[in-house]
Amino acid sequence: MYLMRESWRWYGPNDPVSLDYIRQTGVTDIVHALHHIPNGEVWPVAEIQARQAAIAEYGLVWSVVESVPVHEHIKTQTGDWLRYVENYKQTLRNLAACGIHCVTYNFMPVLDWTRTDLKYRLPDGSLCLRFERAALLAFDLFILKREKAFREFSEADIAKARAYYEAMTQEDIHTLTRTMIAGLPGSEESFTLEQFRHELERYKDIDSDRLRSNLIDFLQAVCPVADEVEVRLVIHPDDPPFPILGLPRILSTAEDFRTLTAAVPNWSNGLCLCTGSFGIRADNDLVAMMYEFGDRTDFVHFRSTRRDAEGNYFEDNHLAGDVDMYGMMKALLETMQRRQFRIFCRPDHGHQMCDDLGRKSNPGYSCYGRMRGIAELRGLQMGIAKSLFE
Ligand code: DNO
Repeated sequence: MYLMRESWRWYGPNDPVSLDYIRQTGVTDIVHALHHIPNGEVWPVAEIQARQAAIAEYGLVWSVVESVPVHEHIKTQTGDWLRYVENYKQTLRNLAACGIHCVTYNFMPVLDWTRTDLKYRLPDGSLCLRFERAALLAFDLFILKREKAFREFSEADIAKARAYYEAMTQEDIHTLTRTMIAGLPGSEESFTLEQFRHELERYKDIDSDRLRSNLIDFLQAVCPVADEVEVRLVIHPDDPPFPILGLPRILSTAEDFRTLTAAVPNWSNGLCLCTGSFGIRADNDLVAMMYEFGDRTDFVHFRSTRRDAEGNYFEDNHLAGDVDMYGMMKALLETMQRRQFRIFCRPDHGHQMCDDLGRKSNPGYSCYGRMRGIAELRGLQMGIAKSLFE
């Protein structure tokens, strides 16, 4: 029987959740990146091997990269972008030479993922990540003061954001600003407000069609190499899957991925099916996506969000929230049996809970919450697998 290849994201030697702890969760594989290498530069074989060895000491295997970041110049096709594309190819060759064949990336402009609150308290006392629309608009309109924003939103929205902003203390403003632009784990980049305005400026003439065509150019350049060395490049969806701060989006729906594979049919053009990111949109049918894109999905992020009518959402427990986790797991299991392949899966963001509450942790990436997640998913998997395939 083909079951999930259980993995866990580890940020490296400074991650408060050590490899020693990770092995106690029962996962077998590590999802990791060489975060110290500047975006755009080649990852040398020796450095990859050194990390592999450090991970192997704990009986774990580094088998998925998340992420090899795509340099902003590739996304905007400016400056040295062609050199960065060549470097990207070389990094893929180097990873393959070390036996790593699954590489995650995203094509989100400027910011990787975005939330407005990293410590939202739930009724059970645990903390989760949350996205509140009024907070985003307050940041956009009154802190960042992006001019165009005033033309993009309705008067009612602007009034709501103003009320939100006026109720904020200096400390709230500082915290929200940091949350938005100081870089969440994995995002590699962190900005001041001034730098951030400058980064946004670089996208002023790039709409979603243009960004999509830049992504296609990037894939057309790197996929032949990835095919050759058998590296699956799995794109992570936009998080959140709608435009924010006037920035374009290219991977928010099933149709977006269809367009991408139609333009670049290469085997290496794959998907990281993040149920948390896609799941924010009620019009995304995740289970249908698992079936439709199963052949190209080599990596699944399991997470569930709960949204409200206003466009806010928080990250719920893995088996709660809006995602049909039973349906997803069943679709995953059926896909794996059909492909005779074990898809890499990891519990994405967990709540900060129990002893982690007093501890420093990477937002979303504390230990207990993710451990609760993987434990629940494992149980769900066993129940479905035994009743379907035995
Ligand atoms: C957040 C993550 C993202 C993801 C990248 C992939 O927790 O899902 O940082 O790793 O967007 O490139």
